[in-house]
Amino acid sequence: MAEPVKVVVTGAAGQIAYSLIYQIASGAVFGPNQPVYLHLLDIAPMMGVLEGVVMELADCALPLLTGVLPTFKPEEAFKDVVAAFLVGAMPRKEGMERKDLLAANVRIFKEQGQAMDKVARKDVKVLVVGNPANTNALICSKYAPSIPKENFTAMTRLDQNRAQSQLAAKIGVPVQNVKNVIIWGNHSSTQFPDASNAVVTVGNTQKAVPAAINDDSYLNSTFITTVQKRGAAVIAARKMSSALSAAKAASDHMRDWFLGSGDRWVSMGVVSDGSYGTPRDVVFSFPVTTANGKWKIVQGLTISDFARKMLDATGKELAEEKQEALDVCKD
Ligand code: NAX
Repeated sequence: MAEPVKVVVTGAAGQIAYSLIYQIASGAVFGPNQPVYLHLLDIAPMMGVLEGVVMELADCALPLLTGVLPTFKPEEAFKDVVAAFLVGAMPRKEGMERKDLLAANVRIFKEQGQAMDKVARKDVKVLVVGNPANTNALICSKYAPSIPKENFTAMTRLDQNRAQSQLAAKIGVPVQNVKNVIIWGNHSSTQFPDASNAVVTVGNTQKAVPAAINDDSYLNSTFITTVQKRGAAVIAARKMSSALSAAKAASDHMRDWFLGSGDRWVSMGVVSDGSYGTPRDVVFSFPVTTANGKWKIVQGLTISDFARKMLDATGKELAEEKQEALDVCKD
């Protein structure tokens, strides 16, 4: 058995964490031979609830779980961790403007960036799930200057999984037969789910998804809006936001980052280098491949006029969010 690795989950008393913690502790993220020591961070008023989660973890009798540290202190939570799942954020309350939500959350991620800068390993891999995820990841990175920018990412994997599942159902194949669908930009309603480079295995042959579906108006409208609005559809049905699927996506993101994506592209919000004419230094979701713990943006794809407009719109939103967030952090 390998030495245990320390992994932190924030928002640990919340609903996404309730599924995610089990997946991490059962070996779904770091592999079946990697023991983990879980650090669980939430705010002080949630410590009682968190104690219940800790009891349940013990009751799972998981062989890979070597220990659990529940805490409300960021500097304890981030100490020596190799991976950080930043799920905790303030939920939108009735009457709250988008701007107020951004301000409240950006402050949380500034504080957590500062704590990581002090106590986390310099090679920690950070996944931000809490919204606005892309901009929170950017702020976290800005306040943790001793950790490379490449180590801060935002989650668009749930959108990717939703898109992949929609395409597989439309074509009538198992979900794993579809690959290389891309989510570009922000994890918000401006995101661009793009199937133009996706491929599907039907029987023994591989085909381009646009050819297999043969309906551009579906791919340029219904497909995109279904993925963009899927979160709202789940809330309408469940009366609560996506949690099981969000936790699964967070596991997928971190597993692929640590263990490699193989021959599949995966979508991750990463600090933009300006690839595909996107604004630099915002956390933009790109198609990437991962190997040896590092991601690389897939290059050389053709961007249609339609795609250009979609990329520009989501890029503009991210640039605006960044400015708002930087203004908040000055206070
Ligand atoms: P919950 O409200 O169930 O849980 C959030 C938890 O975070 C609470 O226990 C709360 O006490 C804790 N928290 C608040 N401030 C904290 C702080 N400063 N430090 C540590 N913990 C803190 O929300 P849940 O449904 O788990 O969702 C969590 C976040 O994920 C939300 O921001 C949500 O919008 C976001 N999502 C992001 C998705 C993505 O694809 N990127 C999809 C799913 C989800 O909507």
